[in-house]
Amino acid sequence: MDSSSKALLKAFRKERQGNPPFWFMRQAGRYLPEYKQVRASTGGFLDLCYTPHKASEVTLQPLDRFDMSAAIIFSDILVVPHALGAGVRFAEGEGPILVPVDNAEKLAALQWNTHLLEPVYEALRITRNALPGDKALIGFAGAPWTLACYMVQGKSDKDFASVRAIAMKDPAFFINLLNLLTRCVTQHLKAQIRAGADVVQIFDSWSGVLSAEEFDAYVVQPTAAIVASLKAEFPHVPVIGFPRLAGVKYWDYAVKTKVDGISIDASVPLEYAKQLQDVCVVQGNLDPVLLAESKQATLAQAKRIVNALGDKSFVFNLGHGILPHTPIEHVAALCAFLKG
Ligand code: 1CP
Repeated sequence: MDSSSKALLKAFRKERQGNPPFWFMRQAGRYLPEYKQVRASTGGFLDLCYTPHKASEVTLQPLDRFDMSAAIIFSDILVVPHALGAGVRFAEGEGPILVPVDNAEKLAALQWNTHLLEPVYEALRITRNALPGDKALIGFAGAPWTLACYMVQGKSDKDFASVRAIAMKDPAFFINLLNLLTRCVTQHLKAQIRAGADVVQIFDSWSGVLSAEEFDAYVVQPTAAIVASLKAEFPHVPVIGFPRLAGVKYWDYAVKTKVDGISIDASVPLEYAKQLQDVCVVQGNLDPVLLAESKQATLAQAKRIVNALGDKSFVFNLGHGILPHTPIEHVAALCAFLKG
């Protein structure tokens, strides 16, 4: 089957379809027992990301169960800082920990080792070959701002105010870091497309903590540069942006970055989302907390979303990743509804 039969790609070609294509952020993960089994048989989380046949296996698990329209390669946004030598590790139950890169000297010491990312591309090639012809394969990367948050802070945070403070005190350092990340993310996405990704998504999970001016400089400009470079080489590969919690700035983001699709979080009103559909494909936005808590309320809200957005180019997704305690039965019921 050629790419024309993939429901996700049809949405980007603005072809009308009966039911919307769908996939879920973090569709591979701890809510699935088969994921936990593979995870338990593998050393660390990064070992799972860098073992191609295992990464490919967990990528395909949710499709075997729920028949989503697309697989997203199992990896993490922090593989890019890892390949830069930022000392990424995942402490059990604690989330990511990195060696902070918070000044020009530490920035100058980074070295981009692309060979460390070869297993990610191999996992994409294996998955491409195993995937049914009507399913799309999604590659992804973290956006420069979100990656810079983790690199400068060295761990997660509630609002990354100290990263913003460092950017204010030493703008030259911070812009150089963003520029480096822009180059590395672009390369990483291009390599994923060459390895078989049909679509790529750029995750800017922390874009919601910025002022309007910072948002333009740290989110919009680097993302626009990435999109322009991808489009020059791969004009037909759709790029989805996810500037999470961007609020009224979603519009500017869509217009100025020239992404093909915009993934919206659950705080975005459906009326506003409809307006975004004049600019690009909209993806979203069921609340993952709702999905975890109530099957009935999930189905009612999914209906509202599809009724509001389904008659224009639309991809059903969540507003953020599936939570680990989500009952499988809720996900199954949602998928059954979406398949009609
Ligand atoms: O074994 C485990 O359960 C570890 C948890 C886990 C998983 C399943 C991490 C650690 N990463 C992943 C996979 C992952 N991460 C995917 C896989 C593909 C899929 O969607 O199925 C994707 C797309 C990501 C992207 C990612 N990683 C983001 C962007 C999306 C988001 O959630 O906002 C971010 C911010 C990360 C960093 C990260 N990696 C892992 C964790 C727990 C975190 C978040 C840390 C924090 O709270 O700040």
